[in-house]
Amino acid sequence: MAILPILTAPDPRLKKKSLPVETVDAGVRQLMDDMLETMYAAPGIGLAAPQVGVLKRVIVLDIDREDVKTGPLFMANPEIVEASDDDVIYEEGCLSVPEHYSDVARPAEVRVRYLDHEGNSQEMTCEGLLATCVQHEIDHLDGILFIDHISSLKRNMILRKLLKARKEKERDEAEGKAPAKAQDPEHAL
Ligand code: GNR
Ligand code: NI
Repeated sequence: MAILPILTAPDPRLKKKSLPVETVDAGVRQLMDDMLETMYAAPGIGLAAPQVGVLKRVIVLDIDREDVKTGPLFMANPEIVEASDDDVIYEEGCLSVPEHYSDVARPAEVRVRYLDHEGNSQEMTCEGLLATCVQHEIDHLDGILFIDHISSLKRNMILRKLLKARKEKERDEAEGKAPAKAQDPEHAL
């Protein structure tokens, strides 16, 4: 297993459409395992392959909150086959959009078809935070970030700040300074 570097916006790879896997072979299983380790280390509750620079339709999730406990979930070629008419709003964050959060409305319940870690076809009904998260991850496979669901004014402000933060980090690293990274416990993912 390995912890992989996570790409942050703006990065052209995060805007690309990922390709389906043909089968869940040893390589795809290795990717799933590395992604799970990377997600736990971040920490996050979901991760999509394009976030680690691999343009394959693979996602991993593990939601552990008071209301929902899923254990690790591995999904290749996930597809939403049914969505509820009613939406819910969650304040979303993303490991590829660090330190920014916005309310996003999405269907409250979705049925997802996917290939699991063994390559078996599965279907699962997701609700609550899991429904939001699985839709957020599938969006990544289509080059869509949660900031694409908010106003362009707010999105451009966030992208501008991310670019500025990256430039400052690069400059500090060039000058040999230690990284000054503040953690916001209120929004720890
Ligand atoms: O860790 C994460 N938390 C989260 C919270 C609300 C809605 C979506 C997410 S997914 C995010 C990890 C991530 O960026 N996955 O792509
Ligand atoms: Ni994300």
